[in-house]
Amino acid sequence: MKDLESGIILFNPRSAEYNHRIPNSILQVAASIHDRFDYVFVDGNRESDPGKVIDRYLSSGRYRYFGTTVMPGPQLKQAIPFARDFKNQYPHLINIWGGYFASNQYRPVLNSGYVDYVINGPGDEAFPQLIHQLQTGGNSYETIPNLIYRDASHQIVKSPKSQLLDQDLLPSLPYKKLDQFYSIEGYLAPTFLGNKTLAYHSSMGCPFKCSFCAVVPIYEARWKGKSADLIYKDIKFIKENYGADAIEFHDNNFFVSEKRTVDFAQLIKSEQMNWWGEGRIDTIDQYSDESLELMRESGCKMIFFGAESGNDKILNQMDKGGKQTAAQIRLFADRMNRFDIIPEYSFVLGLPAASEQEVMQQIDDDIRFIKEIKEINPDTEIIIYVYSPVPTEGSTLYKQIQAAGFQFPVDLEDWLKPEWLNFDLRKNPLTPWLTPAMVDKIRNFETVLNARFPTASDFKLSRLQRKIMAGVASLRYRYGIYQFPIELKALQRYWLRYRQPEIEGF
Ligand code: B12
Ligand code: SF4
Repeated sequence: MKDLESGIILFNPRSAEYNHRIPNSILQVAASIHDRFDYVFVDGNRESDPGKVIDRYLSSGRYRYFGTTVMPGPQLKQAIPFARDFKNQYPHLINIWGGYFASNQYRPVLNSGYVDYVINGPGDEAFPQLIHQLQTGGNSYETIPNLIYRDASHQIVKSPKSQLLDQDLLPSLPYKKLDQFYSIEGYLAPTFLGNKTLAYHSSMGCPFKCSFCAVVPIYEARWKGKSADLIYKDIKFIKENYGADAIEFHDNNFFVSEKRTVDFAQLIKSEQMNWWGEGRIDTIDQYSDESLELMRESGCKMIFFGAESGNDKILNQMDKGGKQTAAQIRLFADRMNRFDIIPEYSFVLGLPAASEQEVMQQIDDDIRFIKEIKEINPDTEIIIYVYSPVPTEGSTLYKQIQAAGFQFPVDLEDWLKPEWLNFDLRKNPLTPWLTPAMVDKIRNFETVLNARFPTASDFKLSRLQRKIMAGVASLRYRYGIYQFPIELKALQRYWLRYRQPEIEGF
């Protein structure tokens, strides 16, 4: 029996300007309460004024719980003021946050005074159990896994983390209910993969412990994936009912199991759908040639890899499982040439070092390395991030950046300051070891590189536009003249409106 007074609003704050994806975070949370509690979806990406919609629900008196998913960056622009203002307006409201920002920055979130609970990692068990306790007046929160809350003496308490659940046993995703609020078709975006690309999330966590990664403190090197059969079944359902023709996997690490990947490739082959996912070089380098051939045949067009750096000392510092080396990154780019799968290499530049000269040297070395990779495999797509720390307590890298003077905001609303919003987009780091000259060098090189090799994921660029852009940038690229690339910036911004897939999605 559903209790209407226990109504729940599940809110996905606006995260992108266009090409909106299925909000998988709140969809999976919805699955955990479907048929048990009354709930509604509000997607900030699909509403021009989501605050008005939420207010309408709240003023009906039927909704007591306001669940928000929060990743760092632009989502905070709605998440913070909405949680604060609705709590002021409706004091009985219970604010529950989940997602990467909430889990990793739980202190400022709970210290705000207006967010009541944080779900720390998967919410599949924690969320229904929390709602049940709140509904029944229970107070044994410590028995709810993955919960962060304030106890009777106002101390912040973290309950124990649960094992990752068997993903095939989770309740199925309530696509049909979501479709009643926002058409699923409206979430199937045109990308370089297809005209109606589905965003699907097939696994939780990651088995590795890279020292800079936000997944590590939450999942602690654990990973569980849905079976190939279930992934295929879900995708086929969306294809048949809503017309999806391509897939983008949003998993942190889709390719952990070669067997699962191969099984999936075999199943999806006849559906003629292009697909894309994120993986590790050292993992996929162990795949057999047959597996890679089958993957390409089945539609795998591009794979995103965290290459991170061409410097073995830095790779070691990043703790990339201790296995990835510069030599392997080069060899693998070459190997991918043979299979016609585009490797999309992401690099993180600007890690701390003992001296300013050393930091600059590291940046110069990585720029050289990236150019070398483009020679080995010119199809390689390069994504450049400026290093922005995440609080991985206990990690050597985190200790090092704290010692270098880095501190996260203590007050939740400080995250709304432009420098911190930009920080989350890894564009403007407030990291004391990086001088403006270093950040400029990285950004200017990125501008020249993107112009010299316009991304294949920008399917709106014509052949001629690509040629002109590459031509204008070629001398700068060849001779390493990266300063003040104003002509390229003007072209990218005003003429071609260059896209940044790492921020906007494909
Ligand atoms: C899709 C996505 C995006 C899309 C969003 C599209 C959309 N529809 O809105 C786009 C491309 C815009 C994007 C952008 C960014 N993203 Co993003 N994104 C993701 C991605 C790949 C998938 C999120 C997802 O759907 N997960 C699937 C669900 C099922 O998992 P989940 O979110 O963890 O949800 C579970 C629990 O966390 C919990 N939970 C989550 N929310 C809630 C809410 C409630 C109420 C409850 C109870 C529980 C709960 O329960 C869920 C079920 O168990 C994640 C990585 C990942 N694999 O999760 C990165 C990720 C969240 N993004 C990240 C970042 C940093 C960004 C950016 C800020 C920067 C960047 N360059 O990537 C930008 C800017 C954000 C913005 N514009 O707002 C980081 C966060 C890292 C960190 N430091 O915390 C992640 C983890 C990627 C990474 N490994 O670096 N992103
Ligand atoms: S492999 Fe990727 S997702 Fe996994 S810990 Fe490293 S950076 Fe994070």
